[in-house]
Amino acid sequence: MAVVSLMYVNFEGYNFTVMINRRKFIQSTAELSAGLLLAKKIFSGATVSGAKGNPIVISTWAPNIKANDAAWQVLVSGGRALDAVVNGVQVPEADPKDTSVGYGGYPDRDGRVTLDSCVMDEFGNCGSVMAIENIMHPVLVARLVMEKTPHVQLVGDGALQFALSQGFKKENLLTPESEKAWKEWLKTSKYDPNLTTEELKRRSEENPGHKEYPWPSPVLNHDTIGMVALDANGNLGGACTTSGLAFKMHGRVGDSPIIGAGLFVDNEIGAASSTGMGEEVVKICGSHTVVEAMRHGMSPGAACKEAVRRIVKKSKDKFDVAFLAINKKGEHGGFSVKKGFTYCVTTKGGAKVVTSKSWF
Ligand code: SD4
Repeated sequence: MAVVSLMYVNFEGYNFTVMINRRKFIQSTAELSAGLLLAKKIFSGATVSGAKGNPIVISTWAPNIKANDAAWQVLVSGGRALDAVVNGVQVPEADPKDTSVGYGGYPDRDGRVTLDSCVMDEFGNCGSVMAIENIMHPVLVARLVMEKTPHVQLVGDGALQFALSQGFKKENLLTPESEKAWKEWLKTSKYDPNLTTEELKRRSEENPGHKEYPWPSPVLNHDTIGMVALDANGNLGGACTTSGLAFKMHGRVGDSPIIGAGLFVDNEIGAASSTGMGEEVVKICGSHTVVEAMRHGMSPGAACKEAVRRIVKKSKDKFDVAFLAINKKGEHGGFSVKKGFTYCVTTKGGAKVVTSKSWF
């Protein structure tokens, strides 16, 4: 009778138990090695064909459908994912009505508009600027940090100095509307970052005309744009840009310009970005966590849920955070802590807004 033994194999974090009979041990070992090699190729993404010829771009929050359109113009003409997302996120950066990004973004508690932005490309190159002031398109500066400096991150005055050296012009980004909202906020100076869109709306409906929770709210923190794309060549790229939380402390930096937190791109696996309470995203290296979950076989939606699960498990307060992701096959997904997170998807089939599932 053949003697059967168990062989334990750990491959990239996965445990396999293999039953073999000793006579076949040598042969089996060879077969197993071949199997593992094949598995390695699959897990590393080397045999994942990608979605060549089927580009896709996704971005946080429904109003950013216009940004998707701008990104799509690049993708549809065969352009690079990085160029597409950089083109796309400039739309809300220049929109004075978008109070969470770029021009018109709500200032910090000292009345200063400070912007955070980053990019990452298919080669794993990245660049970011944090707390930069008076520059309408921080994403362009982030890209130049990546392309023209030996660094990946520049902050505050240094970031501004670099931008000016590259020909950018200083502009006043505080619109009269944002200034008004800030002055209104100064009356109470009450900082409650846990107020989500949903809660504000609910409170205002419960108390019509309530001064502290007016609706539409001047303290909506929910239009940061995180955008990731897969181009026609099957390559990934991403960008994230924001004015951060309204009325934050001066110098506060959230997740958005931090590679691995607000954005992560791994051209073998997928790309992810986040929005919401940046402090919570930073604590779990959110976007990197999403990409790693996809590396271990999860779909984009399940991977976003896994990152949300880690946040929910850790934080006592239920801050709102949302993730979105695409994988190398062009599949997309999103997941949020609270209800109401929407993201925009543009493919050859057209553009649509998806409401993600949520933990609560
Ligand atoms: C931040 N994550 O600065 C950003 C805020 C945000 O929509 O996403 N607003 O923490």
